[in-house]
Amino acid sequence: MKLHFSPTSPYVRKVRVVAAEKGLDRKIELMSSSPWVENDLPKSNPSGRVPTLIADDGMALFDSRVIAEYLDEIGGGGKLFPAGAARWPALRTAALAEGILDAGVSIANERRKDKAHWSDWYIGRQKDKIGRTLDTLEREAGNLSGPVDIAQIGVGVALGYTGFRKHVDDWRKGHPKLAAWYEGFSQRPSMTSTEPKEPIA
Ligand SMILES: N[C@@H](CCC(=O)N[C@@H](CS)C(=O)NCC(=O)O)C(=O)O
Repeated sequence: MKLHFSPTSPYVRKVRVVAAEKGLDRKIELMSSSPWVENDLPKSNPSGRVPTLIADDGMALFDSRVIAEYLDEIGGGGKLFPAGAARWPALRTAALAEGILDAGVSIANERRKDKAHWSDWYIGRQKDKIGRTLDTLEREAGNLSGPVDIAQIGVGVALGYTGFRKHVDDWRKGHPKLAAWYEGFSQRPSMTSTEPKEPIA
């Protein structure tokens, strides 16, 4: 398999964490494909976004949620997407985490414009979304226990991203349960091996 990736994308990191948890990371060739320069990426994914996975049969898969479920299906070990009644709370928490990524990436994209065109109103709205979602995850931190799943991976990546980009002053402040949980989760090899080394978009 091949993964169109950018080392700076939190959606890519989510997929890479899933691959590592499923023992598939060595079966995926990383292809550097910045979505911000001209390249072949739109031939595989018309939205021109990373991550885009090219499966062994040539099928191009996107977005990160679909790729994550695909890898969960074909990889080894326990299921990251729970079945039955446990599926919906897990997907709900994963969607909360995704909201943090979407808001953070929206801020990063706004800041791609000339500074004179930045909208403080728009950036403020995105920061409010991140703050409210952190508060919700703190209230629901009890859902992050048990075997690793897509909810935990989503939240781990979202907290890593928020801390790295500093979209809010200090996400740990006011979120002690999340902070304590992240302390342990961020030490998983899947997380340490995918830690971003430069500002991420
Ligand atoms: N919902 C998509 C979002 C992917 C996404 O927005 N990726 C960003 C990089 S962080 C990108 O490729 N942006 C380029 C663009 O939007 O043109 C997913 O989960 O994969």
